[in-house]
Amino acid sequence: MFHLRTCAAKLRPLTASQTVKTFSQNRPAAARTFGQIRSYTAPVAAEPFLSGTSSNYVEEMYYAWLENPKSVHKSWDIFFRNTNAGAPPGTAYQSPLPLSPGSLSALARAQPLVGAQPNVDKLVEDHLAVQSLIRAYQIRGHHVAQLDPLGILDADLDSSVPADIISSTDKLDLAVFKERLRMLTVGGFYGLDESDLDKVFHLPTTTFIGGQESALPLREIIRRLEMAYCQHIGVEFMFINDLEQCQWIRQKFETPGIMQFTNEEKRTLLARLVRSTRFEEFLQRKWSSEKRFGLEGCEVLIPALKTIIDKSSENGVDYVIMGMPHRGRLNVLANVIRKELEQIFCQFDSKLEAADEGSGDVKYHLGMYHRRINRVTDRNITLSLVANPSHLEAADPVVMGKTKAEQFYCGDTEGKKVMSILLHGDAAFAGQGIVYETFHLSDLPSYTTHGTVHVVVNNQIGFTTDPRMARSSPYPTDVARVVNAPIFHVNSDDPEAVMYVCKVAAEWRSTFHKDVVVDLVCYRRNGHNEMDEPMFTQPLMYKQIRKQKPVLQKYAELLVSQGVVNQPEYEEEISKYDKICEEAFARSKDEKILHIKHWLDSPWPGFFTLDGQPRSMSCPSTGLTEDILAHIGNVASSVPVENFTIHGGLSRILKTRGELVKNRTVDWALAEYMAFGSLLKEGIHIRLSGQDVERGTFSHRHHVLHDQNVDKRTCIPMNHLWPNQAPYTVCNSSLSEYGVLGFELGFAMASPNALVLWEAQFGDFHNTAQCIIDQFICPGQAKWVRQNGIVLLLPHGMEGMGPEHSSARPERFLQMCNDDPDVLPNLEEANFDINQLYDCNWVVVNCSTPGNFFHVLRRQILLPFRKPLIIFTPKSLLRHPEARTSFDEMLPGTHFQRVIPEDGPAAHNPENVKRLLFCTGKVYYDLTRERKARSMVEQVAITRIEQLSPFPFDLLLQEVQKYPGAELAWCQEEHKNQGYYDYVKPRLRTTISRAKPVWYAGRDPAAAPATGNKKTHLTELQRLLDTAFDLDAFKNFS
Ligand SMILES: Cc1ncc(C[n+]2csc(CCOP(=O)(O)OP(=O)(O)O)c2C)c(N)n1
Ligand SMILES: [Mg+2]
Repeated sequence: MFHLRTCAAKLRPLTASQTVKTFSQNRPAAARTFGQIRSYTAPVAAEPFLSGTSSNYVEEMYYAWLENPKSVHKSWDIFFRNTNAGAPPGTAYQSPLPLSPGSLSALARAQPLVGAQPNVDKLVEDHLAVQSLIRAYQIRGHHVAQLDPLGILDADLDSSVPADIISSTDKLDLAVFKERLRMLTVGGFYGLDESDLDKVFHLPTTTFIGGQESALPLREIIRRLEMAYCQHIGVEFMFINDLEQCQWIRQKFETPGIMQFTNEEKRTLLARLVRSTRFEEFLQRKWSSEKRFGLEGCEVLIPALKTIIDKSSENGVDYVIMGMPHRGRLNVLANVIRKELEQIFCQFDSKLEAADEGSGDVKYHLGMYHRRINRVTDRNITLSLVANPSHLEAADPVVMGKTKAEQFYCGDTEGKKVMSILLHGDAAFAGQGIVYETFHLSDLPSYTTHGTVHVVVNNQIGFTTDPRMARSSPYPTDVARVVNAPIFHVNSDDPEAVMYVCKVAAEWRSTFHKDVVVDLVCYRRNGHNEMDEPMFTQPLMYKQIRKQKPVLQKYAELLVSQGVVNQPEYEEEISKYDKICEEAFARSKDEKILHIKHWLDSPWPGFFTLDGQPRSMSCPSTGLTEDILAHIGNVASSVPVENFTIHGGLSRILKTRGELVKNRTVDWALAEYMAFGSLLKEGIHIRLSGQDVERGTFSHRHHVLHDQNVDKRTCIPMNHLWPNQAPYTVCNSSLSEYGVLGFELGFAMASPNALVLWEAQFGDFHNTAQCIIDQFICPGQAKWVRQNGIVLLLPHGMEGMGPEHSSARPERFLQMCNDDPDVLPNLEEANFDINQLYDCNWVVVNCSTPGNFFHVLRRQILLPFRKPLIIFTPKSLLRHPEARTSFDEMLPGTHFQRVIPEDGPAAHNPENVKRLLFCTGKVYYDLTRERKARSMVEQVAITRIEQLSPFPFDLLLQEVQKYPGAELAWCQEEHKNQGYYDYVKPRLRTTISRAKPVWYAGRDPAAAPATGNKKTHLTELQRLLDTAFDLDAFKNFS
């Protein structure tokens, strides 16, 4: 063994003059405050008790001591320590003293006998220096690892070597190494110098570089640290504040010889690289002028993903949900998910006809779901790739949410069966804030998926932008550090290193159930897409790329040189795969029709008929029996567990609820309770998520009761309703909208048999989740033929509270509705209302009564299909004494009312009505109050449009026809350029074939949603009410 040889050399005597010379040459004048003259070479032969024969014995003893200091007598232990520390002849030996083994203080006490105290200090000092050095490699070794296959950019954007690492870029080039060491010595960082290199040091328990050995010469320590941390893998993990996890990683990367592959594994790796590389080449040959966002330069991604999946499958995972951007998507579909090649190739055929709705954008956006046998583990595995928009990283929380749901439905509470893999581009991973929001969900009890494996295709460029202009962090992956995820950077031109880190990443996930990042440092051989010229902007990088040998070629040459495969075998592998592609290409010509339904990421077996149609086109009554209403009401107003102390204020709230139930009425909170509680009874899982939803922002909900005396003791009465009810999940989210809404959308994607609701704290906050709304919720079905029944609860209303928190921006949701304002649909059609719902992209409602809110929530599940539901929910109406609904309006046979017609005196003598006011939501209560005050109940009828979209043309036509002599006006509290006016007016005009004008009573246009001045607010309100009830208001316009 090398270290034994060096130690034996040490045992050879040096003269005192030699020793002195060593120091005078190398030591700086005032190196370190605790610096002492040291003697590393012990003149053992000069020891008075040693003879020629006994020195052999001593040498053996010394070897044994190096292996294990406790294996020799304590006196020898002290002797060797002193010797190693440079004690002069005659002073190293001392007769045995009682001292606890390994105790340096005891050892120190023993030293004065021979005057060796300074040497013990040196011993400690040296070991501390070495320990610091080891730690420096563990922390900063990745900065000098050779990660860039092109060798031009440093993966951490910094070409300097950390000052506390004794390293050289040309690792064992002695000249460079010496220079580096000299600089360190001069700088005095460790106080080590060249002569220390052969000195043997005990290794601390925080390193595994020794393997079976507990002490090594410094030179070997450095060599092994460089092997572990400065080759083709850069490990970032020392920020993790869990010792066990750090030790686990150290062991995986430091243990000598741990990165071993069998020949079989190497051949599999080569075969996978062949597929990955030849797939892109095939596409390039056949469709040279088509964009495909090829993987060239990171072909290793395919074997990398397969390794993660193989290893995870081996550890029990049987469902992997993936999200990825454009780069290499087709390759992943073909070679990881294993979609039939002809189905992929036919996407390049411009004559392919669409069999169903959907944008048909298979190549870059559509998802996939595939169940197959994993050939390596021989176990079933289901792979799903979630459809995604162009918006990079937007699918991250969606994938998480879907994963959480799949885990939930199969009872996988620890994430042992279902997991997700997220792929990222380097620029997007660093730049997009949603990455951070998603990471912050990763460890929250109601959001964790128990670890995601992130893989970054770090091609060191984003479209045309150099990473030095695109991020301020050293690596694109630094965002992952916030959740203590280890980050494994790896040079993608070393396929075995890549496979190794992927294996470790999968093991990490299955051991600790936490996120982990694999950063594949690679390059992009072509432009951003195949049509793009990269030399315009990255001339030097691309000159190097032109010279770069493809990784397949490099690895094949390596395996041929190692005798693992021979050239004919390699060529055979290539022609075998090329033939598979050619045959699939021939078959692809037979594909004439594109079935987008074949590209669903989340099929809902059993929910639709076999050809994907709803099982009926009707919706049963959403009412409930009196018993059920009363039972839910009673639980909602009680504490269903023993010895549970609730807050006095809450007792009063529950008491008031109880009284409402006794009076057979509901307020907003009770209506929601009734809807949720009854659906739970029917086996529908309910998940309500958002900021502070458990109590409710407006303190009206109280779904989670807190024991006032016991920390964290809570009770969710909703889970105590029925013996075999579905579970209710209500969870306060992190302070994120984009991430959490995306997550809930993903959760809702997994099954149609769940009511998944996201509540914004105030409706205006939804705009920080705009991307999820614009790219997924609004057009999801149209783009990806995938339905989703997510519900958005958006508190909305002008309460004089200023421009913030007032508007949930109904105008934006309504502007995105797909119904035609100028075309009156066929109102005679059977099931008109349901057909309308089926055809719409989403449903937008603003309920004016708790009862209607109850019905619309239940309808969401009782419909035979799923549509997103946007509900503008009230604030002041939560406690408004008139905003109550009687049980009578919630009994069997009752339904959600799309329109609530006037039912007062005006309705009884419609011919006398001068004006028919249409409105929606809370302003109704202001209007009725004003009408009463002005005694205009005979002249003015007020009709509420509860379902704004799809627009209830049929019911509104009836209303208009009922009041032939009435002027029509739309009244809203929102400013004219906001709210509902622009949506409602043209549709109302279409309803009446433009026979009459539709007047406007409301606030003027404005830039902000509301005034910040209470008095102005009230003045504005009064003005709109004046207009609404001034029967001459529109005279001058006619
Ligand atoms: C949110 C968002 N902003 C901008 C774009 C436009 N865009 C498409 S690809 C790209 C560069 C992506 O770079 P990177 O993440 O490194 O992936 P690569 O193409 O290098 O694989 C940009 C800016 C986008 N798709 N999404
Ligand atoms: Mg990139």
